[in-house]
Amino acid sequence: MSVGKRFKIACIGAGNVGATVAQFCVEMELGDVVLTDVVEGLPQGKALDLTQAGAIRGYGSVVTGTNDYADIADCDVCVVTAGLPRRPGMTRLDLLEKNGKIIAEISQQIVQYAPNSVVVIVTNPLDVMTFMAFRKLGFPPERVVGMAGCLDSARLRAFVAIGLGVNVKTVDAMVLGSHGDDMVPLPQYTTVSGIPITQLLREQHIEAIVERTRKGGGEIVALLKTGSAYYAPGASAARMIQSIVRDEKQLLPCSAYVTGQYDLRDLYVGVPVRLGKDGVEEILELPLTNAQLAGLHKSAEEVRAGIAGLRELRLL
Ligand code: TXD
Repeated sequence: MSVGKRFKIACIGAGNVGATVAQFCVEMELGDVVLTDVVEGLPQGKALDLTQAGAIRGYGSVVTGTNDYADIADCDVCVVTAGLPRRPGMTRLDLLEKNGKIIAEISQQIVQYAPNSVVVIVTNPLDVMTFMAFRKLGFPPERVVGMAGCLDSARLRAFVAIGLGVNVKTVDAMVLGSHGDDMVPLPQYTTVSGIPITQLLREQHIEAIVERTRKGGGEIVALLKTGSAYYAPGASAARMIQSIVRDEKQLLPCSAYVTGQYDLRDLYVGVPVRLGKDGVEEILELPLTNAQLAGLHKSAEEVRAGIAGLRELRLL
């Protein structure tokens, strides 16, 4: 009898998103999970809680919590959710500096302990932090990927399902560009059971849905008052991990290193990719309208400005 490989997944950052990624990973039996954080006791406590939940939920994956990076040794996938959210009074550059330093430090640890892993970055500002990790890790670009498009398209799918009163399982969507106000939703590739929403909804309704998707993160922040979304972000990262560890080759919008696709190069931005066991296997080039292509280039400009900010701070 052949026994399948047991995968090991590191969730670096055991905050709201990190712990939710861990929860979905064990529920889906994607592998054993190591939760890591700088705060003593936090990853250990959450790991114990998740282990006990397994007795009821019926998963057998092992969850451990640690403050010691040596415990991520030989992980197959490292998901990085460590970082600060932008707080009132904090400039974009302040956030770049704080999270940039965190990503640099974590990258060093990953190089030391899990040099063969596929790294999924979740920390904001997403595309810039993914580029930073890519540079600091020195891994081939296909092994460093950012999570944003999966979340943005999940939001778009949810709003289409609500708008049409259909089951969200029948809705597919594609959102490209950078994570934030400059994301580029693609209505012509957003479908309900294969039918583009352009055939099902009036233009004004589509525009309203697209606008709500664009502001999807902010809507939740305003409702929660403290903190930001974590269920859908956690589910989105887990979906990417699923495609990697099971080599499912799902076609997902992810932040990937472009080398000329869409006439963009040497940066990370949201594009459709085929995600498998070695990470980004291919970036697909879809026909876009001129406005969508311009939107993608505007996104890229934003990312470039962030990268320039990191250079200004001498973090790159
Ligand atoms: O679509 C997306 N990419 C995103 C991104 C969707 C949701 C959240 N997004 C970003 O993820 C968010 O803007 C933050 O930058 C991260 C994490 O969000 P989360 O909501 O989980 O933040 P928390 O709950 O504050 O958790 C962050 C944890 C916290 O426990 C810190 O102690 C820890 O990060 N932290 C560290 N862990 C390890 N190593 C270092 N250096 C470190 N610094 C902080």
